[in-house]
Order: sequence, then structure tokens, then C-alpha cells
Amino acid sequence: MSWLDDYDDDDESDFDESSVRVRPNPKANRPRTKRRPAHADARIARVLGVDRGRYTVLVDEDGPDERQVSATRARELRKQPIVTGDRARIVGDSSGDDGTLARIVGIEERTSLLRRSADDTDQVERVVVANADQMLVVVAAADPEPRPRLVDRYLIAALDAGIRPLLVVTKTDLADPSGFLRHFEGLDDLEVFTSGHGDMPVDRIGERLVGHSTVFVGHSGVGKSTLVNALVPDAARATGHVNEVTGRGRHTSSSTVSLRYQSPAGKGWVIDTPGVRSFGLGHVDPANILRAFTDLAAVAEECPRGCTHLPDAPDCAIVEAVAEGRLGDRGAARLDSLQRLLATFARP
Ligand SMILES: Nc1nc2c(ncn2[C@@H]2O[C@H](COP(=O)(O)OP(=O)(O)OP(=O)(O)O)[C@@H](O)[C@H]2O)c(=O)[nH]1
Ligand SMILES: [Mg+2]
Repeated sequence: MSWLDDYDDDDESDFDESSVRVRPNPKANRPRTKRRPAHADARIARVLGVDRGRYTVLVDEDGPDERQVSATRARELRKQPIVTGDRARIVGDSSGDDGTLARIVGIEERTSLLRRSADDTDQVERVVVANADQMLVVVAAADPEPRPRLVDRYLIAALDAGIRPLLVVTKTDLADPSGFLRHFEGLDDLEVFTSGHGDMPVDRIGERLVGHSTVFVGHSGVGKSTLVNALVPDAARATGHVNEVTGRGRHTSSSTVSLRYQSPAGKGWVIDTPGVRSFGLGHVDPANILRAFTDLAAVAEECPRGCTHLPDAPDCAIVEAVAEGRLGDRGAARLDSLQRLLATFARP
């Protein structure tokens, strides 16, 4: 089974409580609208994880009776992706007792949505996580080799979704990350951490997690779950080895899971995701990349219509401003970063 199969949000409700009874023609038994309950008594629960149509949700978050409850999705939500981070409306048995199942009858409006497509031409998108406001891009200094273009892709997806990106380079005990990090010099807003065996920036990253919902993304084997385990002591996320011959991770984590971060400074949410081989940007609006570079976006208002802002773009106002030194010392590096991202998008 490929990782993509594993990731199917539209997984049929294999565990839908109503399918327990054997029915000759399930379609004939779909509830008609007038029989559908109004769900005025629904309560809100945080979706922590999804596994083959079964959701783990957190009820009474931060309250005295906070508990994890298993839930299925209502039949009428068949086409609606429900993902980690969603705020679900649930009805039914939300006691969380063994053998009980609640039912998700709707989801609250999302504040953000991180999506990806299988490749850049694919308009079919997969929802990775809902309501995250930060993304920690995890990349290894070696084993597997760092790929700046994959990091670019994550940055673009984050900027497009209005999610603040952070970057951590792991395995600095295996290789010096400074050459790789030079790629990201012009990204002034990007906070960068480095991490190695015996020297993990747990406190520094932890500070950034308080009050936020942070999704950890990156290639398989870069050490996402290792970091999660260091940050969330009872997370017990399985970690895998990187194949010495192929340099590939083993896709140890197979589903996306939210875990609570807690420190004396406060609480936050950490979302561990499975490693991906590619991160398609079929759904992204390229204008959102420029928008994230606020200083350059202001200059770009003087650009000709349809300007690509790439090095060969005629009369590009940003290129000219940088050439004339009007954007200061950092101008060239900023433009370089913007162009890398735009080029990644334009030429997958
Ligand atoms: N040398 C070294 N190894 C590390 C470091 N961080 C993680 N590893 C190792 O890298 C391997 C993969 O780590 P995981 O945490 O499973 O990686 P992952 O990103 O969660 O991988 P997937 O779940 O497959 O996406 C494990 O053997 C870790 O012990 C590090 O800083 N230095
Ligand atoms: Mg993992």
C-alpha cells in the first residue's frame, strides 16, 4: 500500500455504526433529509487523528472532563474531508467509555487549511491538516540528503495557506548544514533552528510552540517523530531507520496525529505527519508567494502586467530596484529567495 492510499481522507466509513447491521442495499437506507436530526445538542471536539475511517477526538478540551473519544463520520459527510486539527461537531455517546462511538455531524469553519496535490498538474488536493498556524519544516543535514527544492515547496504551501513557516535542520552531528542554509538567507521572516544528536533545541523550539498549532512536515527519515518525542515526552511516536543503501526513510509514521505540547510557559499543539516524497502545488496561487515578501510586493506594483519577476523578466521593477541598490544590502538575497520559490513553482 502506498503512502497516498494511507492518506485518503475520504476513507469510506468502514466503522460507521449503521453499517454494523447487514443490509442488502445500503443506498436504500440513506437517511432522508426530513429524518435527519438537527444536532442542536452537538458539542465541539478537536480531531486528534484519523485511522481508517475512525476518528480520535478530544472532548471538553482543557475542561475538568477532558477525554479522548472515538468517533465515526455521519453518512451525510461522506464527501467532506475531516482531518487532524478540525473542530468537529459530535453527537451520540461521547463518554469515551470502551466500545462507545460518537458521531461527527459537521465541522466548524477552518482558520487555515494545509493542502497538497499529488503533483503540480493535479488539481485533486489532499487536506493535510486544518487550523494549523505554524509549520515546522524538518530537513536533515544528511541521511537523507537535504533537498532545498522540497523545502521551497513547503514554504510555498505555508505562505499560500497563511501559515507561518519555521525551519529546523536535524542531524547536524552528521554534516555541517551551513552550505544548505545559505539557500534560505534572504527569507528574513524564516526562523531557523539546528538540531543534532545530544544537542536538540527543545527549549527554543518549545518556546515557539506555546499558543500555536504547529504541523511538522518533511521527507521520511529526517527526524520529525524524533523531535516530537523530545518535545512531548509521552508522545511515544515510533521512529525508524534510514536505509543505508537508498538513503531513504522507511515511512515510519503512517498517519497524522496531534499531540499536546506542554511546558511551564504554556501549551500548544504539535502535529506529526508522515514523510512525503513530493509535495504538489497544483492548488497554489503564485501571487501568494510574492505577497509573503511584503517589501518586494510593494515594489512589484510598478512591474509590467504579468511580470514573472524571474531574472529574464523584462522591466521587472524588483530586479531593477535591486540592481540600483534601492533595496539595501539584503535586497539581492531577498530577490534571490523570491525567484527560487517562483521558479520552483513555474518549473516543477
Ligand atoms: N544522527 C542523527 N540521527 C537522527 C537525528 N534525528 C533523528 N535521527 C534518526 O533518524 C531516523 C529517522 O527518524 P524519525 O524520527 O523516525 O524520522 P521521521 O521524519 O519521523 O520519518 P517518517 O515517520 O518516516 O516520516 C531515526 O533512526 C532517528 O534516530 C539526529 O539529529 N542525528
Ligand atoms: Mg515519523
